[in-house]
Amino acid sequence: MEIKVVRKVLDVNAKMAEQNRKLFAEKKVFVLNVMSSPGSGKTTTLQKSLTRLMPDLKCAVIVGDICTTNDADRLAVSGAPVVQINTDEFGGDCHLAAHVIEKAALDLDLDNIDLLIVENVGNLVCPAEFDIGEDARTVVLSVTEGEDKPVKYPLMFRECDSAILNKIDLLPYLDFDMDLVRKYIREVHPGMPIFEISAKTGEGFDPWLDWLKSLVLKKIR
Ligand SMILES: Nc1nc2c(ncn2[C@@H]2O[C@H](COP(=O)(O)OP(=O)(O)O)[C@@H](O)[C@H]2O)c(=O)[nH]1
Ligand SMILES: [Mg+2]
Repeated sequence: MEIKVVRKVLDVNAKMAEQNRKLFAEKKVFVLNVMSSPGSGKTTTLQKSLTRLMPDLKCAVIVGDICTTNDADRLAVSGAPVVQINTDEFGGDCHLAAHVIEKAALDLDLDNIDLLIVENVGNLVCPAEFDIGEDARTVVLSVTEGEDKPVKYPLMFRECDSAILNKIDLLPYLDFDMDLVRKYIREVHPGMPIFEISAKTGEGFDPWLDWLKSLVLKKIR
């Protein structure tokens, strides 16, 4: 019984996601869905990424949190239009669903956007199950979270198109094994691009931004 209800929610979401995908195709907007557990550095990574991307690409952000507009305030400093969603208005959902994205997108001038970045609610489980009509998905894992997260939360790593390993500036202070985490990621998603960065220092951003930019340009040209 419960399984049927969950299936129905996901079916309804999939239909809505398809509508979003059509709208984003029509408007030539590339949508990136960024997911991770809370605190791994999504907002910090996006702040730095936006500063680097904005001269060449027209960017906008939809950011989801259960409460507060803290992240929207941080991201708006870049000059990009930002829409904050607080999911406590939608029952405190632990993810962004397609209908929520549609509503937020109505607040944006899609004709003037090349890249729409969605910072999803901090959670390594639920967001992976909800298609929002995006073109690509990236998971951020920080080196303070333990090497085994890709094998503990395989759906997230399987569903994403790239992985960012963040906070590498902290490696000298930790026992985190980079070879092991790379092995675990490749076990659940062979060939997945992995970008090793420090959102704090800016180290490692070039390959990550090159990967993203080339995908965006393919769609919007
Ligand atoms: N040392 C270090 N701290 C970071 C880095 N990236 C983010 N942080 C810190 O980690 C905390 C959570 O970052 P935030 O971007 O808010 O994570 P989010 O919850 O995934 O959006 C903040 O205190 C950041 O300053 C990094 O590369 N290195
Ligand atoms: Mg955040």
